[in-house]
Amino acid sequence: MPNTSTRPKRGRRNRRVPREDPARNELVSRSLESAQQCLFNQDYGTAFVHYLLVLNLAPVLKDFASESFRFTLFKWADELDSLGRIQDLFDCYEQALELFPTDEVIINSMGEHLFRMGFRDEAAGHFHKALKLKPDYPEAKENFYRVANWLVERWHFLMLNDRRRNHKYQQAIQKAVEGGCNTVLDIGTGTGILGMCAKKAGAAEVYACELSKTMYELACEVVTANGMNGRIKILHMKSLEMEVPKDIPKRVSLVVTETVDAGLFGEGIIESLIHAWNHLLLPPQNTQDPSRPPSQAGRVIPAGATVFGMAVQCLEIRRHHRLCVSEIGGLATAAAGELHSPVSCSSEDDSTEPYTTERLSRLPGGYTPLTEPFNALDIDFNNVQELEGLCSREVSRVRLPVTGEGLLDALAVWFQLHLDQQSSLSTGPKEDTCWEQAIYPVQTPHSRIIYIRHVCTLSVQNIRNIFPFALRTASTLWGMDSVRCRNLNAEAELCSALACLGTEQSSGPRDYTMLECAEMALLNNQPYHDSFRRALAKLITNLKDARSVQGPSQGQGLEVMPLTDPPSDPMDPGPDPFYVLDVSEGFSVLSLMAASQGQVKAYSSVEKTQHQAVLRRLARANGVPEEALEFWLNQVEDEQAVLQRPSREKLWSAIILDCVETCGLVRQKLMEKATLARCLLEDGGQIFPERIVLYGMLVESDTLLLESAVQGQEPTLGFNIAPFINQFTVPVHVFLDLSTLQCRHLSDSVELFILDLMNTNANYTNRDVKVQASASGRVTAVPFWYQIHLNEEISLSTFNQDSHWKQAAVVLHQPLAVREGDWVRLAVTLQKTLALSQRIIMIKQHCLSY
Ligand code: 44T
Repeated sequence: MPNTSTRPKRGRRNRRVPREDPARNELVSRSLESAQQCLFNQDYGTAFVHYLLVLNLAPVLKDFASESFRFTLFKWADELDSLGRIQDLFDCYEQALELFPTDEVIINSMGEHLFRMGFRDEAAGHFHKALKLKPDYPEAKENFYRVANWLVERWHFLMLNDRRRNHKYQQAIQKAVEGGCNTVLDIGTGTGILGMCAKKAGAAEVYACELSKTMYELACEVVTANGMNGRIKILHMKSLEMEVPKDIPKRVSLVVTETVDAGLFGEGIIESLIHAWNHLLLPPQNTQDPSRPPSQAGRVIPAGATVFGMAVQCLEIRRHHRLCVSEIGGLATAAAGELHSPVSCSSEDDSTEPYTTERLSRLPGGYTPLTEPFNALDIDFNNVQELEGLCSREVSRVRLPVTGEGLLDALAVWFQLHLDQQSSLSTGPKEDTCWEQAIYPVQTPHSRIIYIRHVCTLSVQNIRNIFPFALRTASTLWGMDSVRCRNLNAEAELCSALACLGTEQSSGPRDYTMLECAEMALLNNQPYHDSFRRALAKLITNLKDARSVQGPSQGQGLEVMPLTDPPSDPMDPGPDPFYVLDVSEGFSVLSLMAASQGQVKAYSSVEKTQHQAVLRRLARANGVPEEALEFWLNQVEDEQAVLQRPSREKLWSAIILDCVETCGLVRQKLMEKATLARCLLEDGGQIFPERIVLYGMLVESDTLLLESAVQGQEPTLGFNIAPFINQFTVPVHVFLDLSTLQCRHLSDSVELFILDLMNTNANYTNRDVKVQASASGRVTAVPFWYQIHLNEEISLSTFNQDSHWKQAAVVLHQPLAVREGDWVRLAVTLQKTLALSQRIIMIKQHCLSY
């Protein structure tokens, strides 16, 4: 058995000047030779072991062998990864890091493996460390930016920048502490701000807990930087796991918390408070005997909440959650069956969320209220019986008159948080706040959209009155169980539609296909599909003309059945088809649209069997022969091979590439894919799109700043927090709605970059663009979007109301003051990154002299 006591000795021996030892030298050189030979033979596992031996015996060779060693490690790690030998993989990295503890490339690479395996916190730690070792290491930087969003969500910045909210919490805490609550627990402390308020107000003992490791570490840093180290005890745990006296010595007199999401319940506040009342808090003040001093009674800030709801019509919500079109790109959609987004308040499916969130005031196209806001629920956080009752109580119904006429698209929900008797915060759509509202979309098939008239009464119930908080991601779920309506026809229609909304009682398991919200919006995007249809038709016409000039085909290649107009002679295979490949990500009907053109054999990369079934149903209903559409991934095992069919003789007539992600960034490895695709095209064949052009403009937007970093030099409530949380600032913001972003345009839109997919050699990776300021102001961001050119005449914009795409923006580190007429130079770089990270367009700004 290895003896641990030998370790220090080994260390001492290493520090001595190595003795000349011929046997050892022999072993080193033989092992080095073997390592190189194994590397050459691609036997990476053995090569790795040899290198380990060599470098442990002869550290002087580290410089010489570091490159080959890294290469071997990465290759071997990839092999272990694909074999699922995760423990071995990390053991290898640990051994490598013992040899090269400050090697940022190894550290970053280990981070990537950790990230892929879902260990985000650990991954982030590695990217952070790699960056500290080499601040300009682009791969580590991009990796870090990517995880920063996961680790420290953007709303932390919004909340810390919300002075009114900070101030109200501080006041309420100060009053409670001064009133005698002197032992405090901050549940979900985040940066530690509420706990520090309690300490500053004079609380004798302050405890805080935080379940996220990153936030916990951040809170520790912040508390130390504010001189409160040792005066606030921070625990890295979920409050539900806390016990007295194991974690805190005795019950506390005050719990402060802001563990509420846009739907109020999503962070589990009800469960946390029930647990806190039962295990961590002193008993509440007895109203019959108010004599107990506040230090001996328990209370909670916030003291309670009022939940509001409102039925709304909103096209933007509708097109993301249900199919709204009866025809797309020439295909009738009725046969698609029922399509649902993954947001459903009635589904028990784990892959669904009960609600999504939106800032109603910033929805493109706005919304129409169909009812007045109604008070849906009042909760007293200081009454544990009431909290427990919430989880098991009877269905409560709210009847409310419908005040507007329109289609019922969603129920919007928000709340008022009563910090104490005097002070409250509202997250409503009319408030000037950073809060979003919870959106419960109505999921009905498009043929049965609910039409509300003035005479209707909508009755809303708290469905799944069961333990909603414990059951799922947790939230109170809203559903509409029935609609009273004096118009009988409408009533029948409404009731059947509401049955689909699905209180489980009324509908059995339903047969539907789930599409992501962006996939649904894409399917509803008629201009997108029409553009593709026209571009494909033009290409096919051109190719047909070219073939007719060349004369009849040689009949080479794959045997394919004729697709349209079967020739009278059964032995004649008919004209060769045109091969079209659609490698769009996710669900796409483009392959089917191509197949419906006739004389086309289309290949789709749609993966999910349910999605393939939808395409097959649509094909059948639209008269597309079965053999005209194939599913690529059903036939190819190797992902690399995706672009390489049909066989050698048959080259593709068209390859459809998905260029831009919904979030507004260019897709990873796009140009590599385009290079490969170009090699596989027949003469006259085309990649769709053939070109994309990046546009951007200078804007002044405080909103973007507030979402990206804690602003200003002033400490937050007197505490030094900004420098710590701002380490998690990322320069590129995604999923923006530029049409509703509050901003001032400081320039016209300008062309920033061109990606030519048909001629990848022609592309550059850096470009300087001069932009003239059309107004004076502070440039805080450069939003960008794309014009996607399918061919010379037809193009699509990713900045368009019908589109499923959002926009992105580079937020400047330091705002740049400009005067009208100034020129600003933007250095635009297309960054190449490792597989894990996004390809982002980075724009750096420099003011030109004028
Ligand atoms: N975001 C609102 C939700 N936690 C705030 O780990 C508003 C979203 C929002 N820790 C736009 C705008 C806004 N025990 O760090 C988190 C979380 C932690 C706990 C220990 C527990 N039982 C919990 C529960 C949660 O608490 C912190 C705050 S949760 C607040 C969520 C500006 N989009």
